[in-house]
Amino acid sequence: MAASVSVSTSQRHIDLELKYGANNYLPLPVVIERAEGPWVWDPDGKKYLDMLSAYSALNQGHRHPRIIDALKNQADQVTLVSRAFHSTQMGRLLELLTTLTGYPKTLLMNTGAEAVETALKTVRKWGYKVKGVPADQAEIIVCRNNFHGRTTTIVGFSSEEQYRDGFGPFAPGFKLIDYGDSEALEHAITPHTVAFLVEPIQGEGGIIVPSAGYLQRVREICTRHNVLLALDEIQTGLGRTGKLFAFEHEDIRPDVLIVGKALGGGVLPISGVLSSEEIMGVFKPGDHGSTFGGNPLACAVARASLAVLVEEKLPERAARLGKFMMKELRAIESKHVADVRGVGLLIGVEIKVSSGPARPFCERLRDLGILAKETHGQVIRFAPPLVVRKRELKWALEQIAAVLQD
Ligand code: IF1
Repeated sequence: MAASVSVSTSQRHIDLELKYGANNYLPLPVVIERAEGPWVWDPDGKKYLDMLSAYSALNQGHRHPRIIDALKNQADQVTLVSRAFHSTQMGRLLELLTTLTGYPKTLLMNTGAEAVETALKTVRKWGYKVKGVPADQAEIIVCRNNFHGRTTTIVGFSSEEQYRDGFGPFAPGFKLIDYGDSEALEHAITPHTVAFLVEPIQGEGGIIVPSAGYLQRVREICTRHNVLLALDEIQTGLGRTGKLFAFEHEDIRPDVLIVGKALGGGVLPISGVLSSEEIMGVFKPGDHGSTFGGNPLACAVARASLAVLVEEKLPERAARLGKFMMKELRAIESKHVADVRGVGLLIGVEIKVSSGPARPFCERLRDLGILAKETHGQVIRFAPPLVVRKRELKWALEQIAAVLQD
């Protein structure tokens, strides 16, 4: 076809997506054909450093050999049994999760939004069965600027108009308060409050790090009012912030812990809700479930993903490299930068409004071989796979400096 000769291979794939796909995204015009560790390649042979990591689902890097081995081996045995039967994989993953976290019980799902939905069902049922809240009166407190997923219930308590617009009517029973404001939590609690659902750091919200002691104060308030603390660590968990979980920075433990993304090692979707015997004990057979939840393929992959995190000390790497990257980013003298913030390898560079939105900066980074994505208009998010090497980060910082000093 003579007409397509001048069109790059990447452009042909982009055109196919535009023609046949729903228009619910606006990706950077980069096609990724192949990947390894922190690097990706497009069909035209250009190489990029991945500094988004599929929003932290790729903490272990692309195609980690050990995770791919687990995938292949399990694919040769059995991939799906449904929860009508048992498998040789699910119990072993559950046991490993308990060993690593100390939570005795886990309920496995697939996507992050499903795990959040599961947590909402868990805390409501606990409210009725254990706390004694009257039927259909349970209240859950959430924060403005939250991001917990895209289901109708979850976007129903989003404060972002676009996420809600045209998708109502929404489920009642949610109350919004300001993020980082523990007094607002205290005031919002009523005898019908069953839980406070919160992110340790707001990711989509623009890498918003609450002031030191916030989670400790929140923990104390929840305990005093017999309200469950449910932490969404889907993005912050599994090493990203320099600890296995972000709550460890404040030495607290949530009652309900939600994980996803990197649990599947960037290979398969798998998510889970972790909690105590008492709280998880509210479920009886038939109350909740999922066809693919806890499938043996995803469980085998998740076990390998967790083993890689622990054995390669990826949380420690994130802490060390995060400190280095933060220091170097802050040292860049740029008239465009309003703020550099983050924890571990979850870092946001906020661009001044007077310099325009962050997206053109991401486009220039892409030209220099760096993949990063803007969030909330003004913030460039840097979250490379935790396996990234220091010399790769040094190279990336040179490119970032060039773009920020332009
Ligand atoms: C998209 C953002 C990140 C999450 C937290 C639950 C979920 C997410 C804290 C739901 C998902 C996503 C979804 C993805 C983009 C990505 C994102 F920019 F939208 F906000 F990471 F920052 N809780 N985050 O961050 O998990 O159902 O997607 O598995 O394109 O919407 P999911």
